[in-house]
Amino acid sequence: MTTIVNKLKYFTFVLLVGSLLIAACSPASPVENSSGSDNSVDVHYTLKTGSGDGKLIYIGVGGDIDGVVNPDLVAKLGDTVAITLVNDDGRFHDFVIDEFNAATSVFGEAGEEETIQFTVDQADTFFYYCSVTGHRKAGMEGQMIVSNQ
Ligand SMILES: [Cu+2]
Repeated sequence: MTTIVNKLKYFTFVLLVGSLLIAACSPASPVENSSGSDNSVDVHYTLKTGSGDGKLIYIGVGGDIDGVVNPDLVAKLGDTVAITLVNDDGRFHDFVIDEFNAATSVFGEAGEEETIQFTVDQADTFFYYCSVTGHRKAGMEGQMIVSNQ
């Protein structure tokens, strides 16, 4: 009887150690992609709408462009770019780059946001702007700079 109990204890011990070893040796969980859930995106910029000095502007959110008015958006040729536009002033706005056929819809509720994705297939400097009448002239314009690697 004692022998059987000891064998059972030993068996349980082996099972326990074995499962611990397996757990320790299994690969670590995948590393989180810093750009979020979509890992096909190479660069992701967030801009919010606003006004300052009587002008209408885009303001960078996060990263190198945080707080920068109409920031330069940098990418490399061939990159998939994601742009998130956050409406922060309750006026109707959008975000457009003609050369890449990139455009959000026009939306005007404070707190509303939209993300678009496009691939930059030309290396040059391009304008982004708001297509709502008068807004580009009022200041909603910046540059996207695409480098040739
Ligand atoms: Cu606008």
